[in-house]
Amino acid sequence: MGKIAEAVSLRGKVDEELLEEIEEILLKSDTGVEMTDIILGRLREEIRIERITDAEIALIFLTDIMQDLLVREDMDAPDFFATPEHKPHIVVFVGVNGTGKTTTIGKVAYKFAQQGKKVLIIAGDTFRAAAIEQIAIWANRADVAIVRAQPDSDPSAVIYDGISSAIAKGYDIVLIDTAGRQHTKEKLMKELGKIDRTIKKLIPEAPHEAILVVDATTGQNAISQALNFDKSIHLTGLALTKYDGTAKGGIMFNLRHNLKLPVKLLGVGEGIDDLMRFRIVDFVKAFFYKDQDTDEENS
Ligand SMILES: Nc1nc2c(ncn2[C@@H]2O[C@H](COP(=O)(O)OP(=O)(O)OP(=O)(O)O)[C@@H](O)[C@H]2O)c(=O)[nH]1
Ligand SMILES: [Mg+2]
Repeated sequence: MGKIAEAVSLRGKVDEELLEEIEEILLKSDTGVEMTDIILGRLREEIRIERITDAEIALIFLTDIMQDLLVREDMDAPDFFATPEHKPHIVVFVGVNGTGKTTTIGKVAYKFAQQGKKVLIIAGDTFRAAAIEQIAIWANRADVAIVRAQPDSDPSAVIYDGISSAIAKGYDIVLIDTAGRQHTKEKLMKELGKIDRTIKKLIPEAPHEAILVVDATTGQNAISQALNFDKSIHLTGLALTKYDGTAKGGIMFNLRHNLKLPVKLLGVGEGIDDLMRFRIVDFVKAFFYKDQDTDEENS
């Protein structure tokens, strides 16, 4: 499949068909109806005011409009890796099954450790022995400490122990892994609420970050994921994973606009270093110039 940019440029001139094609592209990429309307409205206005007749020029304006929208909406997103003012800084990772929570924690731990921070991982996914092993391997790779419990023990208990120990031993950063859970399963969502309350018992203003980990191939379902998770634990941002594939992650425009959730982390592979900071300008460029996904209905 070609790139969006190529498809648009190929049309040559600006006409109603081109605008319809752009609209379709945005909707298919999960940008969302509201966001698509805003973008197209602005594009029509620019085309009129600037008297744009060339499709390629229209694309440049379109890229600009989207960058501008995101830049403004992203204004107050603090840098995820900035040195926190408090200690320990508690970050919890949540999300549906298999999105990349554990892997992202490994990468984040490594990055903080490289900055010279004292990092503690809490293995809060106690459902499977394999999950505890997996996060322990990441802790080892990143060369950071880990607190773990027996499989099947209460995640809140290990989290309580972990944070207590982080306070006692002067850790800077605490990264909490949680089990993957479907946002529609009430019991599991309640458990997440309990985890949140447990953290607050020790540090009332924590967690300082609650990151929803979303697979970049996720479509509209990401909206209901975010809404439901946010009910149990107040979300502060997103990690968009598997962005190294063909997925363009158009859902981000939607999530940012409707839920005010900024992307704080971008996963670009399975390795410890495959983590990028989210940069609006690059993201929008890639949106148009990245090869298109052949499988559009991933969720
Ligand atoms: N290509 C690619 N693969 C990734 C990325 N992040 C995670 N993965 C892979 O996705 C799979 C699932 O990753 P995990 O970190 O185990 O996901 P999880 O959310 O912890 O899964 P559960 O705990 O089972 O819910 C693994 O095979 C990872 O290597 C990424 O950014 N790019
Ligand atoms: Mg996991």
